[in-house]
Amino acid sequence: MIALCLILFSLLPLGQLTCNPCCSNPCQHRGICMTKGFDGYECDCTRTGYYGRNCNTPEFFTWLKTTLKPTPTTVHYILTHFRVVWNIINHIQYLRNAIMGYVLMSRSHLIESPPTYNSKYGYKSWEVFANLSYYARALPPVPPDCPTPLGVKGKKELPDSKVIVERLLLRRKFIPDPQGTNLMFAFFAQHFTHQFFKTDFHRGPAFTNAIGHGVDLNHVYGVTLERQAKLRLFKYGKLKYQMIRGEMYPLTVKETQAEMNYAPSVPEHLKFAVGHEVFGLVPGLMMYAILWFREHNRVCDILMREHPEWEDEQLFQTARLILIGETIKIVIEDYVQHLSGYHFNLKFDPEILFTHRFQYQNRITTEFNTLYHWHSLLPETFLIQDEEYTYQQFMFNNSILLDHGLSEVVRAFSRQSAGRISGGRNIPAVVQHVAKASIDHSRKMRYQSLNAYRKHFLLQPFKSFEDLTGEKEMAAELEELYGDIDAVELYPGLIVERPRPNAIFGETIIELGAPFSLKGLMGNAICSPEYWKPSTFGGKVGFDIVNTASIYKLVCNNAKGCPVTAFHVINPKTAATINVSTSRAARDEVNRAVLLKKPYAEL
Ligand code: ACD
Repeated sequence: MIALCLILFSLLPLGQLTCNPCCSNPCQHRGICMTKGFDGYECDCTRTGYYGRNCNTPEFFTWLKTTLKPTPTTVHYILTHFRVVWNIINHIQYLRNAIMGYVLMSRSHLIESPPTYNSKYGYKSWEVFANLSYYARALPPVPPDCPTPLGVKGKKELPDSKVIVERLLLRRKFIPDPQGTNLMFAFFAQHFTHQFFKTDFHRGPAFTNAIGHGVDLNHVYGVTLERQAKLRLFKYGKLKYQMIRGEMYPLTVKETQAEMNYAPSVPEHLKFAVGHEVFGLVPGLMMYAILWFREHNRVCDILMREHPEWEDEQLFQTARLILIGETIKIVIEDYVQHLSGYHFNLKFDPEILFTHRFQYQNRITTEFNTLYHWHSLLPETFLIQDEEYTYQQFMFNNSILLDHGLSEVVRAFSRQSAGRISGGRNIPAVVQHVAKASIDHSRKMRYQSLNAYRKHFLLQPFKSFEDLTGEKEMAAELEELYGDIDAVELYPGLIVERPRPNAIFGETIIELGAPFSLKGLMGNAICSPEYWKPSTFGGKVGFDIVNTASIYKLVCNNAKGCPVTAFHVINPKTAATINVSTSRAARDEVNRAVLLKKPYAEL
């Protein structure tokens, strides 16, 4: 390795002859590389289960475990097949809890907690731990003094990011997601993730404005106390509101003085002010902002009935905790459940972890942010009732919500298919600049390669370009651009990866995304033994709201007429069986069937 480093460096001009031996990632199995002198290194294999100069030799139990452990592909196959068996397991609570406990622990063990690196520090430092305005890093940056941008592999210069986007990522023809993901999912993803991916672009892509590093609902309540105060009514715990045609809406920017990023052409009365400044960008974001805003005020009404003795502050704070709980419940049991395609029913029950060693803290990483660039979900146009909206007509257009009514918008988004994420060439032209920026930012932050990340998350590195894409054409393009499979960058790699059969994702997004997600969700303070009890949520009534939350209920309780919804495409025939006079019980029944993905003929 050192020889390779020296050969490479011998091609450089004099004065650049230093060689950092950690550039080639010599330490295996999550061992930590430390330079020693100017041309030596040492691998710290502590608690990796391996030993030897490069942490290559397994201890006996490590060898046994890795020999017996099924591959992620096998586990995924088992979880997505044998429906009958899973239906039985799902009903045996002891087994379901044990499996869920295993899923949570095996995933979150892969996340360093407390965090170890950020984009400035590739070694442990107090600054990494204490400075919350940095996103953390799963892997340290490539050292600055390496022969190539990714260490020692690949070309000296990376391919033009614009060329990568145009040749491999840009949509030719809309590819619908075969798992049936709909636009209710796409906008939920965009709305929900904006609370913890809130990059501080004034300081650069390595920094965040969301120092809560998780699900704190700053996108509903504002990221600062100052903004929160502008949005609060300071009566009954509620957020400020107005009634329009009998429905509740937030006040406007003018009325609250809470800044929003609206286009100047948007009329004042449509500039609704909500927690996150960018949620006026598309009606899908504003739809969710309004649903959660109504949910907050609805929960306050319930709490007020339970606690007429409480003042505004306690009502507000308790409602916020309830909404945080609802969010985590919906994300695990509806959102991740849908994405996973598992027949095993995931469960949000913090008690499952009380018998395990688990740290209730989280730090958002830049790599999680990069991985979550799911712009391929977006369609070409938006179909609402009989109208077809182009992006130009859709953006900054809150009047869509008032003209069609929020419920009709829910119905439309429930029916329209979102695009597939992995498999390449499905990012709409209108957001191609975001994909390019994602590559450029990863370079600025000196990301390691796709294969380095795969190894860190216990996956086998890809052996060839065809191994990555599962086909020949994009593989050839990639080879021409990168030259070496070990030099493929993280983001393009994730997006061009061969999807699993009939799935939205390839293996890598799941195996990297699931640990970040589950650690982030369960590491929330409300999941800790101190918080997870009825009194935190105002008693049994509030605790029940958390424990029975679903995307269907969020919409049903807050949109006129209780439109049927889910995170996958709903057959219009099914939706048409429901109307305003359908009883709540009948609606619930149909919706349960929808969620179980029963064949439409049976509905
Ligand atoms: C498992 C469960 C199934 C995992 C399936 C998909 C995960 C892939 C990507 C991430 C998906 C969703 C992210 C959801 C929530 C993020 C929460 C972050 C909180 C800070 O097999 O383990």
